[in-house]
Amino acid sequence: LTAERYSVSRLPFSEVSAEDIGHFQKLIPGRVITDESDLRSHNIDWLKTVRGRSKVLLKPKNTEEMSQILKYCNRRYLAVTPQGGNTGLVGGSVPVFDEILVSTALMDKVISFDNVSGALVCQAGCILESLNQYLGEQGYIMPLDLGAKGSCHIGGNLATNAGGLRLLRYGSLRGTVLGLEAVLPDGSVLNCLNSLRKDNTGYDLKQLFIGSEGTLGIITAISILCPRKPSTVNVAFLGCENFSRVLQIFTMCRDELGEILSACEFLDSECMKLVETHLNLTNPLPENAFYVLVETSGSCAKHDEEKLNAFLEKALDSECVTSGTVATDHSKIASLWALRERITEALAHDGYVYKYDLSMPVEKLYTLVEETKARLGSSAQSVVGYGHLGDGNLHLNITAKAHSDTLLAALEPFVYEWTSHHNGSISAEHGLGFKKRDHIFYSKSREAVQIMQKIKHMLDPKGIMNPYKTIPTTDR
Ligand code: FAD
Ligand code: 2HG
Ligand code: ZN
Repeated sequence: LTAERYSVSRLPFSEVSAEDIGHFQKLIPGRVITDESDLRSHNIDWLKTVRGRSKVLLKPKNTEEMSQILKYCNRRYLAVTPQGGNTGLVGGSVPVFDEILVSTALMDKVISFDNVSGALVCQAGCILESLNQYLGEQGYIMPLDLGAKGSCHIGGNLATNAGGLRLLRYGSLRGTVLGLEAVLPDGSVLNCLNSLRKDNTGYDLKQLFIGSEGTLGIITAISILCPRKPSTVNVAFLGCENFSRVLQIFTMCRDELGEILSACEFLDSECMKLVETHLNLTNPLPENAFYVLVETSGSCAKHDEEKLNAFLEKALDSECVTSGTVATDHSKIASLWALRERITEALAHDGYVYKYDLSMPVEKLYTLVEETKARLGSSAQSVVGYGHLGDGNLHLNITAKAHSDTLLAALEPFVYEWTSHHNGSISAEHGLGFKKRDHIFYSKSREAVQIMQKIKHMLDPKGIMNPYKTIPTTDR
C-alpha cells in the first residue's frame, strides 16, 4: 500500500459508514460501486506503483449530482479523490487511504459545438480520442493529443494541464481552454463556462482549476477552442549520431518548415530497443543513437511536400541526419508515431519504472540522461531519455526489476537538484500528484507555495479534496 511505502499518516477524516452508502444510493441509484473486485482497478494507478483502499466509487451523470455528492462529503468530513481515466503518472488519481472515489466516467456528453468558431463545450468525462473523432467528422481536431488518448478524460487533461504531442503547434491548455464549470468542495457550482476568445473582466478563475489536480474542486464541463483539421499531414522519422545533431535538426526544421511544423519529438536508442522488444514494433531505420520525429500539418499538400523536401535535402547535405524515412499516408504515419507514443507502455513492460518529467533549456536535455546513466551504472536495468524536444521537455525514465530504496536514493534528490540548478521544472507536464508534492520547492519559491496553500484553504477549508496531493502542508 502507498501509505506504508511512503510513510504518510491518514488525516482525521470520517470513515464511510453504511448510512453514507445508503445516502449515495438514494442520490445516484445503481451508480454506487462498493464491490471490492470492481474497485480494484480504480484503487491502483496506471503505473501500478501506488495503491489505496477506497471502499466506494461514485458515478454521477451531471453537475447537480456532483454538487450533491460534494456537499454531503464536505458536511460529513469525508475525503474525496476525483478520477477521470486514471492514466495520471504521479499517483494523483488514486486514493492514498480510503478517500471516496468520484469518477467522471458517466459524464461523457458533448454539449455543443460551434463549427464557425471551433468552440467545443462538453462534459468533463468525455474521452479525448472520442472528442477527436467527433470533431474529425466536422473538419476539426482537438488541440491536444497524447498516448493515453483512448482512456484519459478531457476533465483529467485539464486537471493535470496535460501537454502532449501537439503543444508545439497549438499551445497549452492555458490558452486553448475558453471556459470551465467546476463543483467546489462545499457543493456550490462555479460557472465559468463561456466560449469567448477575449474576456478581461477580473481574475481568470478557470486558470486556477487548470493544473489543480483535483485539489480545489471537480471540473464538470469544459469549453475549448479547436483548430481546423489539417488537410495534409507528413511525418519524417530521422536517425542521427549524437544529441548535438538532434539539436541541429530541431533548429533546421524550425527554420525550414516554419508555420507547418506541428511536432518535433526525440527518442534515444534504448527507447527504440524497448518498443522493439516489448511491443514488437519495427524500426524502419538502421540503428542510430537518436531518432527525431518531425511532423508537418498544413492545408496544401504540394506546398508542404516542397518545404519538407527542402528541409530533408538540407539535413542530409549537412550530415546531421544519417538515415531517414518519410510518411504521407495515414497508416505509415501512425506506425512512425507509435515508435514515439508507445514508449511509456514499453517501459511499463520492462519492470518497475522511476519516472521524471522535466523541462529545462533544450541544449541541456540529454546531459542529465548521460549523467544519470554514469551515476547508476549496472544498478539500473534501462535508463532512457525521450520527449518533446520542441517544448524543452525531457522524459527521463529508469527501470529496475523491482522497487529499490537504494536506487531511489541514488536518483533523488540528484535528479531534482540537477534540474533546479539548471533553472528547470521538476514537473513539466504530468503534475505533482502524490509522488512529487514535497518536491515542489525545487521549482517554486516558499512565497509562491504559501499563496497556493492560502488559495487551497480558502476554497477547501476542510481539506477534503484530494488530500496528500499536489500542495504540501508544510513550509519546506
Ligand atoms: P486521472 O489520471 O484520472 O487524474 C489525474 C489527476 O486529475 C488526479 O489528480 C485526479 O484527481 C484529477 N482529476 C481527474 N479528473 C478530474 C476532474 N474532472 N476534476 C478535477 N480533478 C480531476 N501527460 C502529458 O501531459 N503529456 C503526454 O504526452 C502524456 N502521455 C501519456 C501517455 C500515457 C500512455 C499515459 C498512461 C499517460 C500520459 N500522460 C501524459 C499523463 C497525463 O496526465 C494523463 O494521461 C491525463 O492528462 C490524465 O487524464 P485522466 O482522465 O486519466 O486523469
Ligand atoms: C509522453 O510524452 C508522456 O509520452 C509520458 O508524457 C512520458 O512516460 C513518460 O515518461
Ligand atoms: Zn510527454
